Amino acid sequence: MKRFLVLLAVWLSAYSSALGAPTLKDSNLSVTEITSGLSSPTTMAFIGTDDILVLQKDNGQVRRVIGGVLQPSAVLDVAVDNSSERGMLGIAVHPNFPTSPSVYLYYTESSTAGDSSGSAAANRVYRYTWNGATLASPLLILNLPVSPGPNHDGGVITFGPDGKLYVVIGDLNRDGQLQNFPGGPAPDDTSVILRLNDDGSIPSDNPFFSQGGNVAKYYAYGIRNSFGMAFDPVTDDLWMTENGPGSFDEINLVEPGFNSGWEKLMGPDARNANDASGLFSLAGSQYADPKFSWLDTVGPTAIVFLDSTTLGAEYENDAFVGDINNGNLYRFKPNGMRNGFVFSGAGLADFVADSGAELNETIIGTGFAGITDLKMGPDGRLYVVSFGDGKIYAISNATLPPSFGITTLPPAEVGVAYNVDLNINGGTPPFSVSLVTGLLPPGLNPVGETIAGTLTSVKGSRFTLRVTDNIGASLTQRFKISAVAAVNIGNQSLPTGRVGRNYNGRLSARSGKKPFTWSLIGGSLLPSGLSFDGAAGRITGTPAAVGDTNLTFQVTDTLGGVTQKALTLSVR
Ligand SMILES: [Ca+2]
Ligand SMILES: [Ca+2]
Ligand SMILES: [Ca+2]
Repeated sequence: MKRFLVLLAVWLSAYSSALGAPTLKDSNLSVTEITSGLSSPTTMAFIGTDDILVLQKDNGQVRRVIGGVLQPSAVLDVAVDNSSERGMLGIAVHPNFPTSPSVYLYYTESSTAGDSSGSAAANRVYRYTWNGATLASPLLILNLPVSPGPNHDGGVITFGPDGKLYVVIGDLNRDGQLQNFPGGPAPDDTSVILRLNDDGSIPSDNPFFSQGGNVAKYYAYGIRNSFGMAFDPVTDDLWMTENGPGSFDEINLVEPGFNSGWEKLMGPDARNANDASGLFSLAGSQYADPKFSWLDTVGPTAIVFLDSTTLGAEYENDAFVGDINNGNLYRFKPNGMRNGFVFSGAGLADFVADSGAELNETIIGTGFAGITDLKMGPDGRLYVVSFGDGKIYAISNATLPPSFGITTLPPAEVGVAYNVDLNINGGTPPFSVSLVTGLLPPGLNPVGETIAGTLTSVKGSRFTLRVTDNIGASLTQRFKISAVAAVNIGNQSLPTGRVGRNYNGRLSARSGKKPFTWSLIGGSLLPSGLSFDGAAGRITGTPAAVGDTNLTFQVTDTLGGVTQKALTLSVR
């Protein structure tokens, strides 16, 4: 089944895409081309429904795909070194995006002004700010080595359910303690998964934090190279793929302090002449065998757990893995404890694919021309980045009717823009949404796959919507939207202060929806001696001088309602 030359699991940067279309074994599943025309795409991230950022390895560009349309200009173009596996490699969107509009990128920065090959400065992680159109204001949060390489740069970055940023880098062909040579050079930020706070600082609950130095940053080590990390949505455990040399690629469950065994062990301990006794053992570390291995390397890349029933209930929360060498899509069903996989063939009882027949059980799709990323979209579909085709595909289940991905809608506030995605999944896109019975609250309407508009009066409602897909399959669902009057400031006046006496003024919001945040606007300043707590809406302190001060307060509620009021604070 080797349709491509296997080159020790390196990126195949020059292969033809004359491979035929992607094909799935399950005839209920279908592949849709989302976009084409990408140049050596490595990875992608959703910043909204049908709004994708995708990275191009060799020219250091971040491109944007809106509604399947590749936008003509890049949202970022930096100078990368693209020799071998170097380049624009990793993206992670802040877990509180867009409230926290941070987007993180991992790339091999060139030491020259333009893109280069063989003139790398470093592998680096930068935090950018998404301004709605471009990535701006880069802040360097992690500087990693790059030599000798040029391969095994890792590059995948992802946020965990713990809000921490996980970053993987391979061995860069070094032979030190982190590659399990106990007498070798000290830990040097290679062959590791790093775990960081969102500002790049080191979390105090890291497994080796108390040992200080470089190891304080590490979550795992002994990793040859990896192009895939994902968290199990059921257990919150970290999983990763690892690339073997001439034999044994791996899928690993990464517990805190995990040592994957490279360069002494690759694949299960039982298949190696070495054993785990000779490894470099940091206090708090543990070696564990892979949960699955390929004897003949396939170049596994992305891993993702599908936290959705969009492909059918039988695929929910299964692990999917792609490869770069063959363009295969693999599916793995977790066991009951979700600490390994279950297989039907006796040959996989050892969790090693030794033959074509054993391999075949794990393959669900072929013809993807070198997969570099897999992500679950906001619509619950499985998205595939094809390096060789320069395309993004989505996998759907055409036999399932479309459905609404949400059951409750948030309240609407008079005068505040409302825009809620109905998160439609299943079926065959594109979808249309229509009103079946009832009325939406005044000012709100179905718009595309959202409810949008601005509420004009305090009138909630119940109504039924129908979603219809491209082949006429449909589903109806009842919804309710409650209405909230516009937020206003209840104070008619502020209490009068006395010089030298404790002051305690409290602002009160009426209507709107908690929590409220307060601010002083228009450049107004409190009388000296007083301070303002915007979260609590309180003015406290001890006034120092007699006088009247005109102040303008603003309150914002959780639905986005905003209002201001001018009040006078008198001190006698
Ligand atoms: Ca560039
Ligand atoms: Ca291993
Ligand atoms: Ca086997």
